[in-house]
Amino acid sequence: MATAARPELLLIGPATQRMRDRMAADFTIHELFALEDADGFLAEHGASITAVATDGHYGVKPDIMAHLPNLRIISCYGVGYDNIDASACASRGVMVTHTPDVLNAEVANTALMLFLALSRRLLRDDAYVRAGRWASDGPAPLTRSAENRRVGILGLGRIGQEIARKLGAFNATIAYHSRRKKPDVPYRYYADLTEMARDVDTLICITPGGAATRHLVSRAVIDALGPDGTLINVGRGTVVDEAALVTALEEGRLGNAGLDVFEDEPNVPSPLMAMENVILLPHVGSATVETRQAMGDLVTDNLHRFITDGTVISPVPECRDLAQA
Ligand code: NAP
Ligand code: 8YV
Repeated sequence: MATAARPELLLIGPATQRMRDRMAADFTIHELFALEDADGFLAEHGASITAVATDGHYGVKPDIMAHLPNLRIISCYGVGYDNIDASACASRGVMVTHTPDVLNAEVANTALMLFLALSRRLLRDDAYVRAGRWASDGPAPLTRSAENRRVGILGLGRIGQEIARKLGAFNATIAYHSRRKKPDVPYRYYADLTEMARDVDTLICITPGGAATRHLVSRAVIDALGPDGTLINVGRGTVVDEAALVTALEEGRLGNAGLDVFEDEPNVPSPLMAMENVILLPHVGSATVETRQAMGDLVTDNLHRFITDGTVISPVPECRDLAQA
């Protein structure tokens, strides 16, 4: 009896061993970045690929999509999918899934970690001790309390609401800006982001990336936050006008910044490297063993369900109709 051919999956970007093992149970895996001649492979074998596993950083670029005429599903290892054209996929009948909710707490913790570390000058004081300055110069200068702060959240979605909830432990007064006012939240809504920035001392960005949010945090927003203000970005680098941010920090028009994401990752503007009032992270908002396992399991569960019965667990909004079809 002839055995059915195994479906073929293109793996773009990183995957843990557990993800690879789980995907290998269902698919023949072709790892794009391990291929000697990726262009040649896509030209010759692209039509045999029915599934892609990728992440929010690499996504699936249009030139790769063009080589995958029989693609049926893209499973994204991340909640943000700004490098996947999900609307184009939906109209081609290609399902796109992502990993919402399982990373909310971790990314919120990263925002809180930046908030606390900037307020209490964690890195400066650690360096103070290591340099022997405690013994030579005496007590370190005072810092600012993380209690009772006015915090504005740009993007009060799944992660933004978790950040707001956790900030409750520090008696923060929360405001938020998004396109629409949320019906059931106890926080003040600002339809105007600049106005909110003027009224808070800390602005936390946690919106998706892409054209609609590009440079929402403009020079005007940064100036409204002001010389005592703190900007924390755990959303996407493109949401902040990075050149305007660097200039504002250099000129003392903004107080502090905590950045997990950048416009051109992994490249970080060099002036930021020398600034003591800035904390830089290499896009690690969700990067713990526990959370990456939960995200990886969701990536592979979506793929497994799709090839088993055609359903998925977590389609992106653009593909929800496909999921019900
Ligand atoms: P979500 O639940 O979809 O929330 C997104 C929020 O952003 C919503 O409140 C939405 O409200 C608002 N928003 C969307 N477009 C906007 C616009 N043009 N102007 C103003 N507000 C806008 O998403 P989530 O699960 O919280 O994730 C948010 C993002 O965080 C992801 O897309 C990803 O880019 C980023 N992220 C980063 C990391 C990291 O490692 N640093 C990890 C996970 C996620 P409205 O629709 O009402 O505007
Ligand atoms: C991942 C993220 O680091 O979920 C997201 O949107 O930015 C992060 O959790 C990213 O998807 C790369 O794997």
